[in-house]
Amino acid sequence: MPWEDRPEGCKNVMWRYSGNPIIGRDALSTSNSIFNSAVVPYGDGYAGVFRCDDTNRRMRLHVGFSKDGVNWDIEEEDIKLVGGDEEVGKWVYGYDPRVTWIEDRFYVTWCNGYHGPTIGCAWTDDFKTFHQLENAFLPFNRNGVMFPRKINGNFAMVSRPSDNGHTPFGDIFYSESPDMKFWGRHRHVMSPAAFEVSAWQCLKIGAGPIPIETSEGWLMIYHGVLQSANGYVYSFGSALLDLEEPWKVIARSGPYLIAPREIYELAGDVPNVTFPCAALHDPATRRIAVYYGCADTVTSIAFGYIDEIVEFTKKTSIV
Ligand code: BMA
Repeated sequence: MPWEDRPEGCKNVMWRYSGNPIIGRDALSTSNSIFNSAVVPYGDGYAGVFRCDDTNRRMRLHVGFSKDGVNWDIEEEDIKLVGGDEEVGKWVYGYDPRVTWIEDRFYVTWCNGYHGPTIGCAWTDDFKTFHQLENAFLPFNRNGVMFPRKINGNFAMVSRPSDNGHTPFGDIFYSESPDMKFWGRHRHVMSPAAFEVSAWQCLKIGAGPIPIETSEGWLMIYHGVLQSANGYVYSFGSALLDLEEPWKVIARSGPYLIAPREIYELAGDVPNVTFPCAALHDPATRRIAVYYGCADTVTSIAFGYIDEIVEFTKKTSIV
């Protein structure tokens, strides 16, 4: 997986790749921006589902492949989902995908246009054909992120009920499904933090990459939003959730892991956004590479060690 050692003198828990951004806005002939995208190990390399907004500013999903996780070939043609129910399968828009392997196939979730944003679901085993499933929830909802294994015998997902616009609120909820069709057992996970406790996450929060199972609980990296004089600022931090009852929060970082400060995070179509949607990790070395969208324009990577992030989450916890 992609990796670069912590720079000399750097004391931060996570650090940025020196070659950021790894995917520019013009990687496709028709792209305005490529960001908020998901990658997984696949074959002898990696595959991904990328959010590509075109120059009509239509939000589309595209497949990409990479040998090293850094240099990506993204297909010019957008994903055409198959097999969806007639009512749900009509493409409106799709953005902010997440991908995970569960048991025998890859599942993709994304923010799917259906009378407003909700959580679309599909599966694939070859990154060629994507079989559309039912939307998980009613609109309006965003940031649907599945767990990488069944919990209590069911598929499990966190999501963030929202409104139809640039939602000025948002809590993370947990839901289960026996069949990827009917979702229930909804549980509240966490709310934005109090402004005076942890301001970067005081307006709304939403899950990012697929949670990583550790001996201390599910490591969930999530974004949080601060409403500044200049608009929303998107940073990300970490939480630990109970392994069998993931709506129970064990710890949650007060400080952020990454917040906008590099020029490619500060300037773009939407300034001041770092928005993680995927992470690669290596169980042997405990390394993690988080893929995050920058300023709604380009895609970058940040590195860290799982155990250090777990320690940081516990040490700085605000719960
Ligand atoms: C959110 C989503 C993200 C986006 C962010 C900042 O509501 O639409 O796709 O990165 O806003 O614009």
